Amino acid sequence: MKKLQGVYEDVLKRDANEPEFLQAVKEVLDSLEPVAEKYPEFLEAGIFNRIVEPERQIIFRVPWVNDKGEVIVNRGFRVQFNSAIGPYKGGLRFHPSVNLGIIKFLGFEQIFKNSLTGLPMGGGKGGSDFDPKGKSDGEIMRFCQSFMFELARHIGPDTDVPAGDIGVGAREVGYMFGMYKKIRNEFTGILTGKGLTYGGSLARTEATGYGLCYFLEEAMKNIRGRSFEGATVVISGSGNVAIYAAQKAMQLGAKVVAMSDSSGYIYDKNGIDLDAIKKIKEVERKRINEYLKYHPDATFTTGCNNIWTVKCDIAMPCATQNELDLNAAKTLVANGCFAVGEGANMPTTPDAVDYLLEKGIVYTPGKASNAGGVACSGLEMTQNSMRLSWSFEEVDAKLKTIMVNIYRTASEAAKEFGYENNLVVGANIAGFMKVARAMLAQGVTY
Ligand code: NDP
Ligand code: 2IT
Repeated sequence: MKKLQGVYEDVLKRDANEPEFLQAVKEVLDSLEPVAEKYPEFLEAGIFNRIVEPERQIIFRVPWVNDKGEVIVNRGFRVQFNSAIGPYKGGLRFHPSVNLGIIKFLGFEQIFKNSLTGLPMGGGKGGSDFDPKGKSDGEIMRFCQSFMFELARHIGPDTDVPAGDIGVGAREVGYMFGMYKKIRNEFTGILTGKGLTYGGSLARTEATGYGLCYFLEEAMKNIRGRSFEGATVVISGSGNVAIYAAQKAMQLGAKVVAMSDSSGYIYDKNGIDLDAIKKIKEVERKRINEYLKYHPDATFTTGCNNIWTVKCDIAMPCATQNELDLNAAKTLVANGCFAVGEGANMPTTPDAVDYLLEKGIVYTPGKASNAGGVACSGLEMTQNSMRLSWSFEEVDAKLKTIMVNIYRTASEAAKEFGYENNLVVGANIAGFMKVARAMLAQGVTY
């Protein structure tokens, strides 16, 4: 009988209608079985039961007025999951699919990810079912202001520091920061991912994608003696994470041949022109098939999940959860892919993860390999507290050190518990240990 089976069954009963949260919890608890065996004090102190229940979940009404003068009501969330090792920290997602279960899965993952960075940050996540697509700039601003009007009551530089995620970038962070400052009449590092003119950190825009490549490069070198040099790469998504993963992969000598958005994917056998992607996605906020206007010899295929049929050496899912399933994993492996590095959170389904590990593919779980974003956010908080800013090179060097350290920590934990090269088990255990020890030291707090 597994020691943590009862913990999972309780979550299953309570949160039966939150499939993504259950998926994330099951993976972590499965990894932690040997820890429960080795450290009975964690079970005795109820650490496992406590860690799967958020400290606080806030759900609120977000009313705003659209350009036609109509009143629209969205739902806002902030899940403050765990503050054992630092203030709650994690992004805000604006996407129509957002619900409590999605925010809980992301907040839960964030606990372990933030712990792995080695920086003092607890886990949290928030967002709204607001759909930014097709909205005017004025509508985005009014929505962000209304969202922050409520969120401001619950956050603070030493309490909870949100940032971006899907649908939330520098523009949204700017509008939210402005509203917070107006409400509180104070200028503090209340959000990360801020613009460079008002407290943002250099390299935060690039950090998640760059960090993913630093992590994957280290994993490929150690596990398979391979690298990005000369490799063909496929990257899903064309947002913040995907674009800068592509940029770093290219700098490291790879050729990126396919990228996607929710409408479909483009394939360019000559290698993706990233300037064109940036113009379409970051400036014009248009659909990815516009790429064909710049490169008529490229192809566009409807249906984003088919991107995994494109032959590649390295795949980097950087769009959303459960976007790479067992069929996709089988196709990738059959086509000779030897590494899958996750930029998104939980993009690979559990059966696909098992398959990739079974086939000896270098597989890096998001909570380790996409930790560069939040790590750089941690560095932004540090710079804000010190009231100074570091150069791009300084932040990038720190980011690289952090990513290599996360690889080593996760890899050593995996080895210690008899799961060599299984970074899922390694990242979950290494991330958990620090939080569990802090919770144990702080007693059963009410
Ligand atoms: P963006 O909003 O910048 O980009 C998201 C990209 O993914 C877009 O190309 C979008 O296409 C696509 N996408 C979103 N939802 C879906 C969907 N349901 N199906 C198919 N494609 C989809 O977000 P980010 O790049 O910031 O985030 C991407 C992933 O990385 C997320 O899983 C996020 O949680 C994770 N992450 C982000 C970090 C960050 O610092 N930003 C840090 C760590 C992880 P479309 O435009 O058509 O919607
Ligand atoms: O999933 C993530 O780690 C993020 N969206 C970044 C969070 C942050 O606080 O920078």
